[in-house]
Amino acid sequence: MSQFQTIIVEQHGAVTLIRLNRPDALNALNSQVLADLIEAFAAYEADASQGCAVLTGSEKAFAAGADIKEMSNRGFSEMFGENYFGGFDRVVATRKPWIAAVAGFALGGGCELAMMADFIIAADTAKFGQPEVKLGVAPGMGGSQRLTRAVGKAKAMDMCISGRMMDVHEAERAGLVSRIVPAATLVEDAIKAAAEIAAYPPLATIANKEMVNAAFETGLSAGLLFERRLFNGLCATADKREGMVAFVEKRKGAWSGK
Ligand code: CO8
Repeated sequence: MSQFQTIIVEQHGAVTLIRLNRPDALNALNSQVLADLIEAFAAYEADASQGCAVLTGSEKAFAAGADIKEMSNRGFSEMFGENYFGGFDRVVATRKPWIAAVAGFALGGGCELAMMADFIIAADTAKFGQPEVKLGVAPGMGGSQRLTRAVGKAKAMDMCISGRMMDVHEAERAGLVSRIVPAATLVEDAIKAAAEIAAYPPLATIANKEMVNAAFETGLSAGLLFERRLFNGLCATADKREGMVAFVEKRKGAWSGK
């Protein structure tokens, strides 16, 4: 079903699998990749048969960063004028859940793209880094902010100003990665995890996402109030009634998505 130049999109039941596909450039992210991702995530969001997405790369690289060759001749006016890569905000705005499945290098923009996901499942070969300092720049797709929120100042600062990579075990201990799986079964394991998520009531999933994300944007009491009100709101859904009745009747819920 894929009509894209730089990604391959497949549906596995209720799971949309999006694979970055620029093997000659270790999946470096350029304007075409961004355009393709925006379109693929919009299609996923609009397709009611799809309940969770997985974004992955290759065995060697999730993505080795933004495309240095594309950026090398762009100065301030071009970057600022085009709002270069500002379109990733549209990927982040996806309301439905998605997981990054990372093997190999997730560097610079690659690490930042993985951090845009709801969570990261990583292969034992995964390596994360923000090496932009070595190019005379700095993170530009959220690395200084999302990495710091994920792993705290000490590790985020270390990664950004030393440019060193974290292996998957350090990344998991630090809170960047939620699960580590063998490289050989990464995509299969991620699809399995996504299928479980896709099988839950979709409005509840979106509400859970909004609540957790709100923790990064608000103070505690505002966040707690937001959580309680969203909980109250979910009580108006048919799937809440079905979920609780099904529990009491000791059967599986049959979700309407309403
Ligand atoms: N951009 C373009 N091409 C790349 C990139 C990249 N980021 N990474 C690798 N490639 C290309 C190489 O040029 C090479 O192509 P060719 O064969 O034509 O020379 C091919 O991929 C294979 O790469 P290597 O031969 O280097 O493979 P190695 O296994 O020897 O090394 C590494 C793998 C260590 C991953 C190495 O390729 C590397 O260091 N890559 C660059 C990593 C990096 O610096 N990433 C950060 C980029 S900057 C960034 O991401 C900023 C994001 C924010 C932008 C926001 C704008 C507002």
